[in-house]
Amino acid sequence: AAGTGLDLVGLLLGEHLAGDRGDRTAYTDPDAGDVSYAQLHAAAARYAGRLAAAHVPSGARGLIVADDSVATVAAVLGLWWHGCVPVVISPMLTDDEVRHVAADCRAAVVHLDAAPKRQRALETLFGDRPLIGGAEVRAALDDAPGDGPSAAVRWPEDREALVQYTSGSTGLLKGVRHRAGALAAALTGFGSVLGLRDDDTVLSTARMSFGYGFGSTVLYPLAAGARTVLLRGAVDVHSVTAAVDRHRPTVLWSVPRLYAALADADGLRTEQVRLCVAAGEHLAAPLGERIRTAFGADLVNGLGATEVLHIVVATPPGRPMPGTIGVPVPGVTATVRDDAGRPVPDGTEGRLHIAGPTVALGYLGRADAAARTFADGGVYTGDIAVRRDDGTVVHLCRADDLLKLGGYKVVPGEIEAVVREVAGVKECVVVGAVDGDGLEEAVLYAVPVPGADTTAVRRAITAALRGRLAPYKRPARVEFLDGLPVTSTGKLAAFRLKGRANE
Ligand code: 3SK
Repeated sequence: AAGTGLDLVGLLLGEHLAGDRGDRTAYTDPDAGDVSYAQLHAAAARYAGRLAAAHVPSGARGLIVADDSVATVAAVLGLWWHGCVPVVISPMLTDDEVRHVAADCRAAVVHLDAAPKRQRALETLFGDRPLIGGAEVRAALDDAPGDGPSAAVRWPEDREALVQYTSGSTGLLKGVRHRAGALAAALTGFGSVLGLRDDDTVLSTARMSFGYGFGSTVLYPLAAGARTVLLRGAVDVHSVTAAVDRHRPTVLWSVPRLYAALADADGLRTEQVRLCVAAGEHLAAPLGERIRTAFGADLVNGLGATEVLHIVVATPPGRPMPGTIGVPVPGVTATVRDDAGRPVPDGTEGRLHIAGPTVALGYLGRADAAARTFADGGVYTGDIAVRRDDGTVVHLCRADDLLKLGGYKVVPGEIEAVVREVAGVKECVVVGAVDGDGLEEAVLYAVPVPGADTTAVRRAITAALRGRLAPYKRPARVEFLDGLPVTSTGKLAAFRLKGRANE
C-alpha cells in the first residue's frame, strides 16, 4: 500500500532518474550491454506488473535463482516494487540445496536465470509455482514501461524485506531475515564511509547471491548512481584481469585471496583504480600493504556478516589502520564480550558483538540457532577479536570451526564426509592453517587403512574432492598420518593438528 514507509526502489534509483540523468549507465551486462537507470526503472515496473498479473500476493517471498545480470537486479527491484521479499541464491548450489531453500522460504514465485543446461535442470525443481525467466526480462529492456503499477509499495522499517542464505556450522543453509530499515541504514552506515560517486565504475568479484556481493553490486553502487560492470562465468585472476583491462573500474571489491593473486598478476592496468575494498576473510597487514602498493589506491578493509547485512567495521579510505579491521561504521556499536555476554576491557580478547540498525530480524525458522547468535541486544558474528584503546578492532580468528576461504564459509565436516567415503581411508580431519600471505587454508589429515597403497588413496581422495566439492572447498594440502592425535581422555587433539598444519 502506498503511504508512509520506505520506497526501496526510490531509495536506490530515485535520485538518478530526473531529467537526462536517467540515461546514465547503471549496469554493463555481458549480454544486455549498457543498461541505463531509466531502463532499469522501467524493467522493475514491468516486473512488478508481471507479478500482479500472476496474482503473486504482495508480502510473499520471491526466490531468484540466478547468475548476476541486469535481469536479476530488475527482479529484485520488481519484487520490492510489488511488496515482495527477494531471496537471491546461486544456480551453482546443488539441487538439494535449491529445493531446501525453496521450501524453507516458502517462495510464492521463482525467477530462474542460469546457463541453458542448468536452467533446464532447475525448471524441474519447483512444482507448479509461477516461473519467470531472466531471458524474457532482458529481452524487454528496450520496451516502454507499459501498464505496470504506477507507485512502488512503501515498506514499514521493521518489515522483512530481504532474505539471504548463509552456511551454518552444520553446513545447512539458513535464511537471514533483513528489515527494510536495514537497507537504508547500510547506505548511511558503511555507504557513507565508502563514499562511492556517480562517476565511479564499480567491479565486484563477489556475486549478488552472497551478502557481500549484494551490497557491492546492488545496494551501494545504485544508491550512488555509479556504473557497475557485471561478471559472468568463472571469477579468477585471468577473468578479472581481462575485465579490469576492458572496463577500467575505479572501484574494486574483492576478497584478500584474489587481491593477493591480482597483485602478482602480469598486465593488470590499475592506474584508474582509486579504491579497493577487501572483506570476507582475514587480511594480514603485509598483504594489505602489498595490495595498496600494487594498485596504487586506497584500501578499505572491513568485516561484515550476513547477519548484519554488510560491512559493519571498516578502515575508512585515506586512514590506513594496518593489521586491524578498523572502527565501527556510523550507527554501529562493536563490543568485545566474554562467554557470559559481558563487555571485556580494551586489550582483552573475546567474542565480537555488533549492535545497530543493520542487525537482522533473525533466521527463518531456526529459533535455536537464532537464540545463540542474536543475543544481548545485537548479534555475535562468530569472530574472536580485541578492541584497542584507540577504538580500532583487531580480528584474531573464528570462534567456531567454520573456515573462511576466499570469503566463503566452509564447514570442515563437509570435506571430511566426502573423504571418509574414499576406499582406503580409515579416518580423517580437516583443520585451518595460515599460508604465507596470512590467508586461511584447509589442510586435510587422513589415516589410510593398514596396508593401503597411499599413492592410490591420494589419487582417489583428489578425484573425490574434485568430483564432489566446489573448488573453494577443496583443501590446499593433503597429508597422511599413522593415526590421529588424541587427548588423555581419548578426544581428538585438533589443536595439535592445527599446530602441525601451521609449522
Ligand atoms: O564476510 C562476509 O561473510 C560478509 C557477509 C555479508 C556482507 C559482507 C561480508 C564481508
